[in-house]
Amino acid sequence: MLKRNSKNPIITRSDVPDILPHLVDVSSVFNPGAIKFNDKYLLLLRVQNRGRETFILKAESKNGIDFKVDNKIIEFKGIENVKEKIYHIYDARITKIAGEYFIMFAMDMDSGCRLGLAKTNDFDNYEFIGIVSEGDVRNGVLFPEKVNGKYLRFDRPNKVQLEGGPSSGNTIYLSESDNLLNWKTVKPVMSGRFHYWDENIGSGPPPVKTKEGWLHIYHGVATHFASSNIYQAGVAVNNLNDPSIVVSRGKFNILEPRELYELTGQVQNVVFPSGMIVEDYDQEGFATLDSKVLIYYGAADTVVGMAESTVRELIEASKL
Ligand code: BMA
Repeated sequence: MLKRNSKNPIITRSDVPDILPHLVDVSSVFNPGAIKFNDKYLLLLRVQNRGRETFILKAESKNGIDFKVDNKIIEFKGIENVKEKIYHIYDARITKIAGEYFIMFAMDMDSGCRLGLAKTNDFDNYEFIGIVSEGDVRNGVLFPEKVNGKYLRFDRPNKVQLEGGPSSGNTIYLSESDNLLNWKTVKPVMSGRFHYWDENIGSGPPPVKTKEGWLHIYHGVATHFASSNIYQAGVAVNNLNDPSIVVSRGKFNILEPRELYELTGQVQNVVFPSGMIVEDYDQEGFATLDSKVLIYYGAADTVVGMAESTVRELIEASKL
């Protein structure tokens, strides 16, 4: 279904420069947000050092495959004003809304995981907008435009405790906002399918507008195996005017750990889609059916992979 790039893994720890004092011979680089900016492919990477601290770094590429990682750690201006200690910022998702770029990420704090929001116009300067969730939540993805006058996002409250692991969740919700800062939960959108590939779920990259609905790539976790959870990618399409309605949802995953770099690493058996670049949009802003789609994913929480498809193939997979 998805075709892995032959150069996979396209980014590994050896591509991350040393940036003293924080980054020296880093451990891992994974779960990137992705966007096209000034005709370049741009990723915001999650980099972990050997102290298991997490940093966000930018990487750029002319062809979407060969990336150069910046030698600067991204600073979100204003985040220092958050009173509570922030342990990690990770899993950035990038959405362009009305000419500005918004980055939503997870923030691990003593009170649990929160969603943070930042904004940039140039991917050099980043302004922290605020903490935009209550309770324990991850996998927040902003829609690229308002729907019926509201900003929208999918998010995933962490209500399930994985045995010996972090808290997870099995329901994706739709939330709405007037100002991107204060959010209200609208309703549940879809839940995990107990016993199958996607028991726990969370959004992957931000949804993409197509004539058939919002194309929504998500990750699913199969938790019923003895030794390990398996993280896979899947696809659904949601109604354009009311994205809380699932129009179609694939029965099969579209990407699962098979290659060695996906099967083994810091966390085994993980493909975690977090960035998606659609090459072609029509004049009304819909992704064209024949457009190439590049999906960027973390593999085994250790490296970055890329796999290709088309809008048409992904929509078809949602109907299987
Ligand atoms: C999830 C998140 C992801 C991670 C995945 C696999 O709960 O923490 O960032 O990639 O687990 O470990």
